[in-house]
Amino acid sequence: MIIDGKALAKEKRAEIAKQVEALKEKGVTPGLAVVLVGEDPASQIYVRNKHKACEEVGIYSRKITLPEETTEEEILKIIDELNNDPEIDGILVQLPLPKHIDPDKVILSISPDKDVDGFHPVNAGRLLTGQDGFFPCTPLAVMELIKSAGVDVSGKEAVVVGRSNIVGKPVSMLLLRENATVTICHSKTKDLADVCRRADILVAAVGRPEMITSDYVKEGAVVIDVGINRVGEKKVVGDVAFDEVKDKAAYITPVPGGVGPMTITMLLYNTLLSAQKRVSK
Ligand code: NAP
Ligand code: LUD
Repeated sequence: MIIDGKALAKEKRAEIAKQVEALKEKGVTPGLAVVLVGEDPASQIYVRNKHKACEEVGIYSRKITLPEETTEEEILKIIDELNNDPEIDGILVQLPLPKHIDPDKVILSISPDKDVDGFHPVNAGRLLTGQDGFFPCTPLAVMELIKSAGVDVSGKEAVVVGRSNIVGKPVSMLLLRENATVTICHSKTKDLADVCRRADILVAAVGRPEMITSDYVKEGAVVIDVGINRVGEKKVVGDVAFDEVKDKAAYITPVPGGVGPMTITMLLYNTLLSAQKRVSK
């Protein structure tokens, strides 16, 4: 069975739109600021999609596009202004940033209360210690996709391939919070295929086109493909060799149309959550 991320995203966005409307009736419009530095073509597409998605659900969105040469100091100043801007509930700085800018420093400058990406160490710490906070959108998307298939995570063997701060680690923590037995793999993992074959739930977040072939997958597993890899001129493929794995997996997400659309949906969700917190303050 293919898990349709696009259809799920549409459904969730309709629910979010209703809640945005309810907030607006109380006089509060959720607001998101997206900062894009430089001209990375993929980032431009994602930022445009985020902006469009905000419009679709009634969230105010402000796009701040800065030239490649922008200094760290200038970015920190803009974030400081956004931290203090009452119209803005969420601040997102699209990654990757140009080489001369330290992403950790930029992330640290975002107020944890407006950190809708969930990248700030305070929010990462909250995820790790079981508190409420903002959690990264792609990992939240992965959890929603698994739940949409009616799969109960509790007690299952979950294997995550990749340990980045934006996908691998936080998705592992979300799975652990929901009582999966979690194994985290990376480039130094020995016998990766053997480890992956233990998985009831396999999450691939590597960035290597179609690396996860059917011999990495147990019959009946749930396979979530986070990878976005551009091959050739226009084609986008995941980290999973979809055509051969789909016959072995019980559930699988496609690329495109899987995790991507749900990632943006969870950004809308985090922004709504932030605005709701503003109302209850
Ligand atoms: P990343 O920071 O490059 O991390 C990749 C991880 O994969 C690292 O932990 C690395 O291990 C591991 N790895 C690399 N080669 C490996 C191998 N041969 N065997 C086992 N592990 C290996 O990437 P990321 O930011 O997490 O993104 C991963 C993929 O997801 C990319 O394709 C990205 O475009 C995509 N992505 C999609 C979305 C979405 O919304 N759909 C969101 C974010 C990212 P080491 O730590 O040992 O180097
Ligand atoms: N930076 C992200 N950088 C890149 N795919 C995304 C993404 C939507 N600060 C910050 O949004 O959360 C972030 N926060 N990221 N990403 C990747 C990562 C960031 C990737 C893909 C998509 C967001 C998306 O919509 C579609 C799909 O999979 O169907 C289209 C795929 C395509 O490019 O054709």
